[in-house]
Amino acid sequence: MDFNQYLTEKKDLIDNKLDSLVPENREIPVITEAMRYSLFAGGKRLRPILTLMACEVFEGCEEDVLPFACCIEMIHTYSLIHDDLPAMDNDDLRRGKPTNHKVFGEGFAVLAGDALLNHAFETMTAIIANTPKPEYVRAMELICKASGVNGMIGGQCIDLYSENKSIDLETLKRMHGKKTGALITASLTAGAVISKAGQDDIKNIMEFGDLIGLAFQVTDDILDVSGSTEKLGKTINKDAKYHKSNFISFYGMEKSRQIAVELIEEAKQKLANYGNKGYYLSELANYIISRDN
Ligand code: GRG
Repeated sequence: MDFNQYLTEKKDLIDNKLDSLVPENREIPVITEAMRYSLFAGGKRLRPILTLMACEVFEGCEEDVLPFACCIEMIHTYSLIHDDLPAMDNDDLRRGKPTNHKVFGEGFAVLAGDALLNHAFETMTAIIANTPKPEYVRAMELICKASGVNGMIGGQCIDLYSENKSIDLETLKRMHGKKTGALITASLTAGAVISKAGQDDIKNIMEFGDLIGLAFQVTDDILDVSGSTEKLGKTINKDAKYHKSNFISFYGMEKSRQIAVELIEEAKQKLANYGNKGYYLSELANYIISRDN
């Protein structure tokens, strides 16, 4: 199957599952309306697709992995809603639509983000309570850690206190590793763990995740300068506006593009042992640096 067709198929699978996992609430409709507004606003579904891809590489059961993949997307969407709030990045546009707080107000946007995070944990614990497999517990642990103080939230903290300050390259990489990279790596690792991959393979896929996570962020910095709001569905030139350091301010545009390419080449070498099973993952690695949204 052609790669774009593959992406569309997986995206549909994820969207349908998310639709059933996050149904409308008749008692308090506003909260699920706000949750579903951002959840179905048109994200690329990169993280849950990575989870499904790891499952394919390690020949796991897609049905087992899919709900965990959807929980990761719920957590990612919560982080975007909160990141857009006036107290954080104060943005009006996300996924090509007005941000959650612009539509529902700040209070409901805070709650919609909280509710998505909570719903992800509720969904994973319900699965574990029903089928107490150790690999499910391990996958949930990985997802929680990647979202928490040592992962995404920690990265966001570094981001917040770095505003209007110049930071060194190490701090920039640490911030991105936590804020963006941790959940990308956990998406792959959770899929591998549930698919009962061996320790060496898990380590290998984590290294692959760290490399593509960094390449994703370098590309995000490139697109922040050279992309278009129309295609990206979000405001551009934000780093300059908030006087934030990024890869372009350290390396310039050309060198940053080169770094992204090198990271992806190094990542793809990690797939060498998996033959055809790693084909779509390798294509996804290419897509991460060639995307325009
Ligand atoms: C508020 C706890 C908390 C964390 C926010 C992820 C994040 C941390 C902020 C998002 C800000 C941002 C633009 C980060 C750069 C990388 C990134 C996460 C981009 C958005 O991810 P995509 O491109 O988005 O996968 P879609 O909409 O396709 O899902």
